[in-house]
Amino acid sequence: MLSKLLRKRQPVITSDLTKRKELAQIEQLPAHIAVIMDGNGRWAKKRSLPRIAGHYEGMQTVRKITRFANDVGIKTLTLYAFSTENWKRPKKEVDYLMRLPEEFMGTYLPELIEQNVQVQMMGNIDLLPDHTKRAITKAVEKTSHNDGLILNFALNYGSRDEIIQSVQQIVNKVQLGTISCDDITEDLISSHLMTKDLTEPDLLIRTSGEIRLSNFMLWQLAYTEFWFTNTLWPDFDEACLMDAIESYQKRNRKYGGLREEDVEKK
Ligand code: V07
Repeated sequence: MLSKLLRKRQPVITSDLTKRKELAQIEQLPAHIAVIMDGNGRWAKKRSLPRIAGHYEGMQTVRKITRFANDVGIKTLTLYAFSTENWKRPKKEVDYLMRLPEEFMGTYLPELIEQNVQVQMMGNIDLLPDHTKRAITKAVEKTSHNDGLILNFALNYGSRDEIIQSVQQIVNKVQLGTISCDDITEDLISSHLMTKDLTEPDLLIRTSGEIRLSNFMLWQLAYTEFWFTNTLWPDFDEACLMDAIESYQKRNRKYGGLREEDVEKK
């Protein structure tokens, strides 16, 4: 009896999601979605599991959301996987986290290639363990010819570090005389950030109920719509992503395709 009920329910959920996806595709989609994937530790704690079990489950969500975002037609998905502050966590946890890129790529690289996903990475890669570096470099290289969704991992990333690095590069150029002080514009600064080849995020999602940016893409998020949810990252699913996209589109609709800043200028 129960299995009959479950069998009936499944297609209803799927067709609802398909319908929502198709409706969203009629309107302008957020081209670039950035996500702070929070709540993995809390998810594990709720189940009396070690924190690393939450990270592992979070990795499964990365796979699920990447596939769905690509399917919807999102162009860029940036995921905050490891911050410069995360080194302060217990060594055992850090060691485990540093194994996840290998684990992820060992399992899903063929799938990403088949889905035409291009893997990119931002952050200070030099400070990562060699085995982590190798896994990421391999994934970036093997997917560099793909032209579908850009899956951009922020790993050992910190926005202030990124800004410092860009200021240093710019000052260097001024000292060398390649550029003058007057050449320093918003575009010039943007072109020295780790996101120089990407568009700015249209939508930022943070899971797990925290309402702050935690040193994530401070410059790039200047005009971005924010979506905060109490859902923990391992529980985040396709329907949650659709909720965020629909909310984004509703807000965009309000301004008749114009951004709020443009409306205010009129
Ligand atoms: C990590 C799983 C997702 C929740 C957030 C913390 C834990 C995927 C990757 C990854 C990174 C680079 C790459 C391929 C996969 C990853 C870390 C943590 C450090 F090329 N998930 N995930 N990396 N978590």
